[in-house]
Amino acid sequence: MQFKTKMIPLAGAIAFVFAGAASAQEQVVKIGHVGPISGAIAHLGKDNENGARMAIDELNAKGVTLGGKKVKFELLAEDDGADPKQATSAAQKLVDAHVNGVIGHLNSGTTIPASKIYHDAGIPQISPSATNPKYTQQGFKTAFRVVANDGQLGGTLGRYAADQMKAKKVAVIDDRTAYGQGVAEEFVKGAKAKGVQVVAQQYTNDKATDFNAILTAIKAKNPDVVFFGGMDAVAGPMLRQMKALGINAKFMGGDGICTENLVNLAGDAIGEPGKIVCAEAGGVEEAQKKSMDDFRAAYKKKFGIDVQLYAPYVYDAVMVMADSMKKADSADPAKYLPQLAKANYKGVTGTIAFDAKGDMKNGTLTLYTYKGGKREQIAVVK
Ligand code: ABU
Repeated sequence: MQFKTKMIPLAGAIAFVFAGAASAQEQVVKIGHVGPISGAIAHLGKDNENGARMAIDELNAKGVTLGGKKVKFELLAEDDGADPKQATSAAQKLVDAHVNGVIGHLNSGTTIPASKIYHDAGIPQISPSATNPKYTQQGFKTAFRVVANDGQLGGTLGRYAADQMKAKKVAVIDDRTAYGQGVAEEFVKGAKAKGVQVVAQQYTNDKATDFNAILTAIKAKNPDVVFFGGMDAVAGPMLRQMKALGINAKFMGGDGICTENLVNLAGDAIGEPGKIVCAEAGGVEEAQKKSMDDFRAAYKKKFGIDVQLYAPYVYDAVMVMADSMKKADSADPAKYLPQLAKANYKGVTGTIAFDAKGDMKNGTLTLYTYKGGKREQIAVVK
């Protein structure tokens, strides 16, 4: 009896020592995420953040070991409000917190200025949604994106307007952001190369709500298509005001308008199928559709809402970063960055591999219209 009472605390002490040893063998890997969690496109920022959270939770549930130590991934989520100044403050905060890598930002206008801060700190950055070509043209070895760029997006939509929509005259509006201006310029190039006439070019901003003056000027030119370079939060009210003014032109835009939420923002101005054509800067062909559909179902189960736009790309961005750490057996940015640069990772959005600038190799686009209150796929194009 005496023997047993002595043994119980001893066993407890041994268990305690083992538990302590296990936690000493654990390391925290910090992944920063930045997007607009406040402001007009907070729904898109939250969608991106959810994609990151989903990947982090899965990695922790599965268990990852680096350099012989069990890893606990931590998500450090920051809000940049889609504002370039707020974005650089958020970037500096993440650098000061010694993050191992960054996923973000969402907008080109925030991703580009923040990229210098990450580059100077040697921290790998993957944007899941910034499409302006300048992001990867700065010579930063730390900058990557997992979507196509505005050259592909705008150019493809310009050619589509001519070849498939048979547009002869187009009007173009952009919101003067890095993304809106860039994608509109590429649309104009693509359309003009096909002989389409640009009958009006008008400008707004990413916080505007009244478009009557520019739409009235456009109405006088009677275009077949109005192209908008900007985001869904502006496109929705713009579509409502086009309808109120009796403008019957079709409406096109890039990935910024191509969200599930456009239906809510535009109301009945969403129109018949084919009235709106937009493109997501990525997408999967039939053989890989199941993995994307499975992701969307798992996302809905976890968060109780549908994917808006780029959550699957954010998920893949975290996963390709973690995969590069596994290949390097280290979360040290200097050690895993070379693995990231030569990634060949099969994700839910397709195979992720980067060219010398950090752009996606073989980027795809998915063209959509809206039918019955939902986005409906038209085609996947390379
Ligand atoms: N690509 C559309 C939304 C993000 C951006 O500003 O590029």
